[in-house]
Amino acid sequence: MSNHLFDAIRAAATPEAVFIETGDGRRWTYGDMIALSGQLAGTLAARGVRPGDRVAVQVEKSPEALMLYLACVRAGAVYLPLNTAYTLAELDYFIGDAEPSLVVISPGAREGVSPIAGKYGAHVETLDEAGGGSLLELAADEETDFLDAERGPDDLAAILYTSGTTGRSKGAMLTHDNLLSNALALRDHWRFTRTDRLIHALPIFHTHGLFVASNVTLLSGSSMYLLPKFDADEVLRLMAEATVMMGVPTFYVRLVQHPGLTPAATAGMRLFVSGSAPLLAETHRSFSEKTGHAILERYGMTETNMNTSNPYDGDRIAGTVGFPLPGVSLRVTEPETGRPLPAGETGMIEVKGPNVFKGYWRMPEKTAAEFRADGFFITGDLGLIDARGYVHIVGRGKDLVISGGYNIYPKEVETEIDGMPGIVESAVIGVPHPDFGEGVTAVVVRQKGATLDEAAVLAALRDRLARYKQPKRVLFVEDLPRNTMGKVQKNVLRESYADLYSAGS
Ligand code: MCA
Ligand code: AMP
Repeated sequence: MSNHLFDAIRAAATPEAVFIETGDGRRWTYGDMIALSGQLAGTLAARGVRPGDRVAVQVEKSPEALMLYLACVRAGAVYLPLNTAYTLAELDYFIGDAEPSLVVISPGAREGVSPIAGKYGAHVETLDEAGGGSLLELAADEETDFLDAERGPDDLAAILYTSGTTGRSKGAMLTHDNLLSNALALRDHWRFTRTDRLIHALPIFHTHGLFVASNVTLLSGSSMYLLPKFDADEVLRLMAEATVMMGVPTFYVRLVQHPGLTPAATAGMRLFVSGSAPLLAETHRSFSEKTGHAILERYGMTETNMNTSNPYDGDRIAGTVGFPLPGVSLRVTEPETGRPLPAGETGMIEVKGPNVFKGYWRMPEKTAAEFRADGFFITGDLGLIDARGYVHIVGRGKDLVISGGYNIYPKEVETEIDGMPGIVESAVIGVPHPDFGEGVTAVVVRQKGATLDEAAVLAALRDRLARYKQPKRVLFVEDLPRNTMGKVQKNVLRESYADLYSAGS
């Protein structure tokens, strides 16, 4: 039987070659990967997971967690990774919306998550970062040979939730070919070969760490150092052994501040990739001064995988995201009409290609609203194409804050704050933050006589929102600035608080 994505992964695998090493010296070969993902796929099937069923996973990063993703691909299931920072209130929504047949969580979360899973008819199994938990206990009894489920290019491989601008999070449906075509394009564009060793310090519940980093490694038969999280000391230590790193701008901001970042420390590295949020030209310059390496910036989205990349050979220009990847069409249009704009003019970035998702899970109207009649997806990012063909992202048409590479939709935070007693209204904005790029900031109007303070607002949000969505500061004002139409002028607020997180303020 053919399984579009896993057949390609299997074809690139040399059984004795190393696939994963952990910082503490444990290793998994490609042969181990095929055996363990086969056992896990067998476990899924034995637990009643059928092709097309969703498997929701909220676990700490580990090699076994990556094997579980591959097991889902092989079993024909739809992998649904969830940020480990999500609270039970947030999980309730995702599980209710996606209706998975199985939920895999950390052992310590079983008590909290089981009633939620039970409410929606899902089984629960556990997996911890050290290779323990009920899922692997069951897998130990399974054969390593697994007959992969028949899956074509257009079948779903994963659903990744992206927060909605106007309310509910939307599940982006990604097909086998969305993932495979993009990983092959990146592998070739970034010249990945079997001899590469990637430093993998990203989380594996988002496109960047899960698909870009892992699928490119798998499809080139190369290896990776899988680290639990970003740690500048550990990353610098591993650079002596590695060849490539992929990171969000915060990684590079922290590295340039580290005294260990020198030409010698990075001499064996051939490529540093940045994405998920804008990399400041200043960070690009300073990294290049300290190491001689020009960071390669690329641009993507959960819905589209990667769209553009700076060139491997040729100028990697700071402040641009390079050219459309082979197979990807990109245009800049007048937002209201979709009329294509000439080079140099700023408008809406739209993309089309095998990388673009199939639609939002059970939201046909929302899906239709974000595509043009000719199939181009409206990204919500504002940009331009310069005379040399480089794409520049100059802003966002969507009300979105990106903090350390994580997206936060202000509406979600505002709804929580507005629901608190004593609050009239709030506006949540992103303002420059030296470490996270943007810092989530709440500007709040209290009712007359209300005594609620910053600490009380933050305390009330603690169990409601993932930590990274919680405002770094809550500021109180008499009124929010509005335009003549009555719309809150967030640009005015962003200007007023532009220096809130600058050094010394
Ligand atoms: C942690 N905290 C954060 C963030 N991360 N707050 C805001 N934004 C964040 N991103 C909180 C912690 O809970 C903690 O709170 C405090 O900030 C300091 O934690 P720290 O130890 O400094 O953080 P960290 O553990 O070092 O994490 C920072 C990080 C991490 C390394 C930047 O957030 C990260 O790995 N981000 C990568 C995200 C990513 O992979 N994005 C790709 C999405 P307290 O101490 O108060 O409890 S995919 C995507 O966007 C598209 C497709 C694309 O193009 O790639
Ligand atoms: P997500 O919804 O997590 O997939 O985030 C996708 C968004 O991140 C895009 O729509 C952009 O706004 C932003 N993004 C990703 N890469 C870059 C980049 N290199 N420069 C600027 N913004 C980026």
